Amino acid sequence: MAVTWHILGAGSLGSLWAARLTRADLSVRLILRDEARLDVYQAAGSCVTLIEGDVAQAYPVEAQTATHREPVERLLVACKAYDAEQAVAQLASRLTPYAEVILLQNGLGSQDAVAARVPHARCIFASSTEGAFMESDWRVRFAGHGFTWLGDVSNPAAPALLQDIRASGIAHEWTPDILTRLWRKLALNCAVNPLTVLHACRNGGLLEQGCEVMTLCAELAKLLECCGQPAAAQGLHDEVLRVIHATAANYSSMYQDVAHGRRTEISYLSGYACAAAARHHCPAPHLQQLQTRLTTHLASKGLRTD
Ligand code: NAD
Ligand code: KPL
Repeated sequence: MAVTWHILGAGSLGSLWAARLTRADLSVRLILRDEARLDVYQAAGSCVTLIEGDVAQAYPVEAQTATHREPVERLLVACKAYDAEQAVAQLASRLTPYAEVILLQNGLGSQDAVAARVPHARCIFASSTEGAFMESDWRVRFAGHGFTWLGDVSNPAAPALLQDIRASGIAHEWTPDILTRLWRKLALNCAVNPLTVLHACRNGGLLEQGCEVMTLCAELAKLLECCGQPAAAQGLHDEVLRVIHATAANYSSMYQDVAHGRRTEISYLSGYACAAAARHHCPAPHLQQLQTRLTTHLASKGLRTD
């Protein structure tokens, strides 16, 4: 029998997944923040609109809040890293004994925090290079096709939910090395995102900061080795340069968060890397200095530094 997908967070990725799962005739429920948001959603027609190029298609998706009583067997957590633990905690009592929880958060730290809150659930970590943003409430633009890796650090067996993901046309792969993927992406984000904020530039602008990027990559590669992630360290600098070239015209996600006055995921990116460096007694002076410059910059803009 088909398992219902509950999607926690109707932002960019949550809406993108909700639309594609619904398009594949799967049963989907959005979990919204509170009754007020639910009222707004229902008044707008209870639909999520997916926009690709100049085509917009609305998909009817049922919604509810965390206080609903329906059991949750399959949960996609699509909140920001800093909201994930609390958001999942609100649902813990609804999770069935063999529930599966997919964590889409960028960076590291939030996944372990969530897993500790729901020890009986199977937590599947994901790392995605897809790009989406909300054009307005309940209208998501699929801005960049990408790939999503999924894996379970404590159980290499592929779960049945992959069939639904395949049926939904979501490019993905099950991997036994999800931690390597997450660490690699974290290092990439640490080398690019803070510098784009501090130099107020597009990713391509970092081509003029070659020395700083190279020094950071060398430190990050050492850190990955200290943290038992040598595979994630391989060729890091080359990949960072490749990504900078390939996304030269783009603004990084952290740049965009700061530009829009939104809280960043700094604690789960460079903050997490600095804490790991301290824990492993791995010298990372440039990374620490970058973190100090970044938190000072965020504070000067009135933004949270955690
Ligand atoms: P988003 O801010 O667009 O969406 C998050 C949603 O979660 C918001 O609508 C928010 O209201 C909701 N939310 C927060 N707490 C909640 C709660 N307790 N109950 C219900 N809803 C709650 O964020 P996003 O861009 O979709 O990013 C989600 C995660 O995916 C982040 O960690 C991000 O770094 C990662 N990611 C995003 C993209 C992208 O292109 N957007 C790509 C790769 C990875
Ligand atoms: O993932 C990214 C982001 O902007 O968050 C890239 C494009 C790789 C830059 O770090």
